[in-house]
Amino acid sequence: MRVINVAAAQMGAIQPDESREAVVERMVKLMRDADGADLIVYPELTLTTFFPRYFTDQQAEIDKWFETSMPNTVTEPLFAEARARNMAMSFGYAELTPEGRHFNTAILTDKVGNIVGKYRKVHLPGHAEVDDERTHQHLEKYYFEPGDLGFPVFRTMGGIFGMAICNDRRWPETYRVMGLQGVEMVLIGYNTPSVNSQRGAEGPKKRLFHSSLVVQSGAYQNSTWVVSVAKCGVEDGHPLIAGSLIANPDGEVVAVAVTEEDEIVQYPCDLDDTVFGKQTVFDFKRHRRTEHYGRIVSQTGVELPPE
Ligand code: CDV
Repeated sequence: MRVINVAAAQMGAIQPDESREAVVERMVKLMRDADGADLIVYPELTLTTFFPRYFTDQQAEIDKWFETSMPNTVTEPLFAEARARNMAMSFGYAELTPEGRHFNTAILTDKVGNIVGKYRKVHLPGHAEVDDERTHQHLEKYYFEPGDLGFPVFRTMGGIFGMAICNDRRWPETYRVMGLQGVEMVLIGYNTPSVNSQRGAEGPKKRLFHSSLVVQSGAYQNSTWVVSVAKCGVEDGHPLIAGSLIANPDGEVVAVAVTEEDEIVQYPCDLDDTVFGKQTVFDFKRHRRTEHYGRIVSQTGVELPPE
């Protein structure tokens, strides 16, 4: 048995004027609630409201949402609490590099607060320019550049861990690239608006269904644990779905959030439960047929067959 007691730390709404210090206090409280956890996982862009819903062309206004170092003065208390509790953690934040590059990033620490993994969001959803046809803006393509680190996995705590961020969870390639590196637990944070900005009929019920569907499929098809963690509730009038969950390597939901607020969803995940699937139905080496998968990496859009 290789049991990792995991806490999915769902976070309720963060308003635009809420300070990073106040958010970190909430994160520390969740850490205290996650008694006995080996690993705590927070959502995408944990430290601020979901700012890609706002447009500004003022660089200083843009950069105020970003962190130029990690840990930093504001997050140090979080790292200290994690160290004191011997708890590994993962959380998302907006990263501004010394070269002036902007990424939607997540990190993973070990149990003594060292950053052992970094991931930068690859599949940026939304649009790069204000689109008045939409009921709300989703300007991730304006604020961030696509991640440049691929989908790495990291050995820590006796297992193999990977990360993905929000929209990444909808893409099977995300999980498969990590699956091909033997991933045993995928950590995902998200901010998903409760209503599709281009199709009002797609409301929270369907959004929650899709969210579970994709992480459960990713877990099953790669025989891995998946921890999927929401920032939710109503931010500045904009509702975000909750539904944080932990899926086992059979694709079953073993723990799920029941509120739209700060909440711990906890489960003892045995990494050895990934072995059976990886050695049987999803033994990639025996069963994959790469000679037929060329299109997956050689084209992006659809190429229709000749009429
Ligand atoms: N933050 C996100 O990546 N949100 C997307 C929305 C725009 C659909 C998501 O996939 O949940």
